[in-house]
Amino acid sequence: MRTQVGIVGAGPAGLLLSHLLHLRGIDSVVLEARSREYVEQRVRAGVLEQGTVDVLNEAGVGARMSAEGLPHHGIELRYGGAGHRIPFERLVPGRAITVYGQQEVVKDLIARRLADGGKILFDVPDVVPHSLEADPYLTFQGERLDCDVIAGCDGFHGVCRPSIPDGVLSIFQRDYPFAWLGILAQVPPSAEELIYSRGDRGFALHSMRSPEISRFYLQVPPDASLDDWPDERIWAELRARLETVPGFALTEGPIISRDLSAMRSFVAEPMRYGRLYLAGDAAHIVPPTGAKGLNLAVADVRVLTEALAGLYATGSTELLDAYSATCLKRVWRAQHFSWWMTTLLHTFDTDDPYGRRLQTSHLDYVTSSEAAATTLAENYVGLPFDFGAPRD
Ligand code: RFL
Ligand code: PHB
Repeated sequence: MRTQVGIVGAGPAGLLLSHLLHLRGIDSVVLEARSREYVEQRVRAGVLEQGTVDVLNEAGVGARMSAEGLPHHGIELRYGGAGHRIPFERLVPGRAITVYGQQEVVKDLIARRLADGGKILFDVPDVVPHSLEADPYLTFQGERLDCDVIAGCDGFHGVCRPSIPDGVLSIFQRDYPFAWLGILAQVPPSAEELIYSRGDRGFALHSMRSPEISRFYLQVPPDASLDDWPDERIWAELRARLETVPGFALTEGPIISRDLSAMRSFVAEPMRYGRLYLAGDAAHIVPPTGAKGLNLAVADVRVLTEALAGLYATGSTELLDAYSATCLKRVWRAQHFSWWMTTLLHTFDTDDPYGRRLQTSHLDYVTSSEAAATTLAENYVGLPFDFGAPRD
């Protein structure tokens, strides 16, 4: 088999890349380790930046997102017995976020690729990248796929990044001493907007997927097991961490799914080796507190599409050569924002009373200063795609 771009991974990065390339007349094949059902059901992100929404709409895959996604114009920071709204409509006029589940984006992209005759091979767990310096190819299940370039869109635990020879990549990493327990509940949201709640029992997040389905997260110890968290304990802890302002009551209902995620910041530089280009979680991870991971994946493949379109139109590798540096500017901004939101809102075992006071003071600043609130708002709704590019 031969294609122009061999894509490993059918997450948001790989699927969107395949679709954007198709719109530019560039051929690709997507190889995915898991089944179609599995990737379509995997519950993960829920917050789409304005720029992500724009990319999906412009690429013609935003119809269901426009119909079913929930536009949000603010979030609440809750601490010290009070809620404080960060109003996007005032601080960053014209920019908002859309709450729409990542697996819905994945379903929309798969449906569109297949309708357009795109090739996605599911249940291919044994992909191996070869010959990355020149004439790259992928092997799997006794087959060989030759390609001009390989796009490593196979997430944090994929095969592409580890196939880069030792010593090439610089790794920047921070692990956090807690995890997130996430649930989906068959119950209407208890508030209209997301609530990021900080308290002495730990962080909690109120989010949603639709007017009928709520999504919640709890900060838990890093070694927590789902067995330790029967439904009653989850609801009791959510109540204790969220019912901290007068008049707020959590609506409870059946829990329909639960998951645990480690919290990590990670960047591998450069996002390229020879003819292999890494995109999305394969190259970088952020803790979910800033809701940035999926949005960064979209930004990467947008840059990669332009660079590959440049290659095929003119033969020039200029944009491809700049791919890693272009992406990393924005990646590092999101790294900082995600680390900052995480340290602002969680409890740490190493906290001393001085540290807690500093955290409260910083929250007071963010919720009372127009300048500080604008910093949060503009990062949360997403910085421009050309963030960090040289200005005239
Ligand atoms: P994915 O989604 O992990 O997709 C990678 C795909 O590659 C496949 N794969 C392989 N295929 C072939 N061969 C192999 N050897 C392979 N190894 C792996 C996998 O099966 C998979 O299908 O990476 P991608 O496309 O880069 O997308 C990244 C996002 O999934 C991720 O950044 C976000 O989910 C992060 N994230 C959030 N991002 C946001 O923008 N907003 C949010 O609100 C948000 N909330 C979250 C999150 C991540 C979370 N978890 C579970 C860590 C909330 C949580 C709890
Ligand atoms: C979600 O709804 O899954 C979600 C929302 C905001 C975050 C992380 C996850 O910061």
